[in-house]
Amino acid sequence: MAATAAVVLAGCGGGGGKKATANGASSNGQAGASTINLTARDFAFSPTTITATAGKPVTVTIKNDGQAEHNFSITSLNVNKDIEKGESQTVTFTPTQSGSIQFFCEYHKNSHGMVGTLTVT
Ligand SMILES: [Cu+2]
Repeated sequence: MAATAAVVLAGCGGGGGKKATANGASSNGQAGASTINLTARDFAFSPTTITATAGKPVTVTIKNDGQAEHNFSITSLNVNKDIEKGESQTVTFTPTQSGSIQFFCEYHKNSHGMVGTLTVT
């Protein structure tokens, strides 16, 4: 059991390829910040799981490919952004601690289960 836990921890915080962003060498041109592209449709996000690093700002661009107005919210990080159909919106936030945080569309969370998971490492 202890060995399994150690492997999991190493996998999470061991500095995999995604850490390249921290060096300012990221291909998206935003040194120090990571960028995530998200698509909102009727009625789901794609992808449904996104990742970020605690203490580092992350910029999420959400494109609404659906016919309805959607929304991107993370309650604990005070994120709440509406996205009109056919449009894109960008939000930047900094997760403060590691863990799994739910993001959701406030209009379709309850009716359609339009939610996703932000995994902070
Ligand atoms: Cu929605």
